[in-house]
Amino acid sequence: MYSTDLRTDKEKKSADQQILDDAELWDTFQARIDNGDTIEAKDAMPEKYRQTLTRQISQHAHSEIIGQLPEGNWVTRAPTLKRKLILLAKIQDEAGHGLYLYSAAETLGRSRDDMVADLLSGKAKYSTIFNYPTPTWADIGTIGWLVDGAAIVNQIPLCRCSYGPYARAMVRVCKEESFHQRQGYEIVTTLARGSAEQKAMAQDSLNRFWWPSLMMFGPSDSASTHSSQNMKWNIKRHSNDELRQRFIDATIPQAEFLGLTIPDPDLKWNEERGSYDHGDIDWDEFWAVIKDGGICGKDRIQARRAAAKDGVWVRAAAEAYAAKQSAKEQVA
Ligand code: BYC
Repeated sequence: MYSTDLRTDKEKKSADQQILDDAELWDTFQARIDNGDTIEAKDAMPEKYRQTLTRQISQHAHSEIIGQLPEGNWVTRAPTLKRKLILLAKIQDEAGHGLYLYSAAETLGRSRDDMVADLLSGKAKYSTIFNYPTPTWADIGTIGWLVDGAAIVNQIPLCRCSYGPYARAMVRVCKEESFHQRQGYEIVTTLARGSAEQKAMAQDSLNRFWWPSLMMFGPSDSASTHSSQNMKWNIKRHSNDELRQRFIDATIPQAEFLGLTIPDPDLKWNEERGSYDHGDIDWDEFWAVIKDGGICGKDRIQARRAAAKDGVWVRAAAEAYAAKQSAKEQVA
C-alpha cells in the first residue's frame, strides 16, 4: 500500500550512495550515538543500523499482533462482564501497539504490507511466548503479570533507544503495559486468595509460564548475535541476561506475597551479588519453538492468515473511501 519512509526518492538514493561511498559515515554516525543524539528517519545511517532496527521493530510489531491471540481465546469466557471489558480493552491496546510499531518500522523504508507478508509466510519471527497455549482463565492473569511484566523490563530502556520513532512509540507502549501488568497481577491475586482450586489454577499457570517468560529476553548473552553491535548503537541499553535478572529479582517477591512458588528449585538469594541465582533455562526448547513454532505456532499463523483474508473487503472499502475523499478535495 504505502510506506511512511519520510525521505524523497532523491534523498533515499543519496543516502544509499553515501552508505556505499562514505566509509567515514560509520565514524560520524558512531560519534553522534556516543554523543547521545537521537537518530531521526531522514538522517544518514549505516545500512546495517537500518536493517537491524527494521528487523527488531517489525518482530516487535508482529509480537503485539500475534500476542492478541492467546488472550482473545478468553474473551467469550471471561468470568464476569467487568473482566471481559478489561480484557477487550487490553487486547485492543495490543493492536494499537502493533500499529505504532509498524509505523515506526515504516519510517525505515519497508512497507507495512511487506512486513505483514513476512509474518503470514512464516518468514518473520515473533516472540516465542505467544506460541504457548492459554487453557485456563488464570493464564490471562499470568500473561498480564509475567508477560507484560517482562515486556516492561525489556521496553523501558527502549524508550531511550537511539532511533527516535521507536523510542517515542515505546513511551506510550510502556505506560499501557504498566496498566496491563497490574490488571494481570490483580487477577492472579484474586485467584491466589480464592478457593483452593483457584489458587491451584494460579500455581499451575505460573508453573507453565515462568520459564517461557524468562525466554522472552532472548538467548543468553554468549549466544546473542545482535547484542554487542546493538548496544554500541544504543538500540539496546542492557544485555539480555541483565534484563532477565532484573525481571527475576522484581518478580520473586511478588510471587512470595501471593504465596505462590516459582517453579525453580535452584532459585536462591545470592547475598554477594544482591540478586537471585536461578536454574538453567532450557535453551533447546527456546530454539525449537523459534524453529518449529512450538505448541501453537501453526494455529497462530493460520489465525492471522484468516484475518488477512477476511479483511480484504474492509481494506478495499477503506481505500475506495479514501480515493473518493481525495477526489472530492481536488475538485474543491
Ligand atoms: N522470541 O541476538 P539476539 C508483548 C531471536 S510483545 C523469538 O539476542 P536481539 C506483548 C532474535 O530475533 C513483546 N525470537 O536478538 C504483546 C534473533 O533472531 P534474528 C515483544 C527471539 O534482537 C501482546 C535471535 O533470536 N517484545 O510484550 O538483539 C500481549 C538472536 O537473539 C526471541 C519485543 O519484541 C524470542 N523471545 O534481542 C502481551 C521487544 N529472543 O532476528 C505482551 C523488542 C531472541 O537474527 N525486542 N530471538 O533472526 C528486543 O528487545 C530484542 O529483539 C530481543 C532479542 C531482546 C527480543
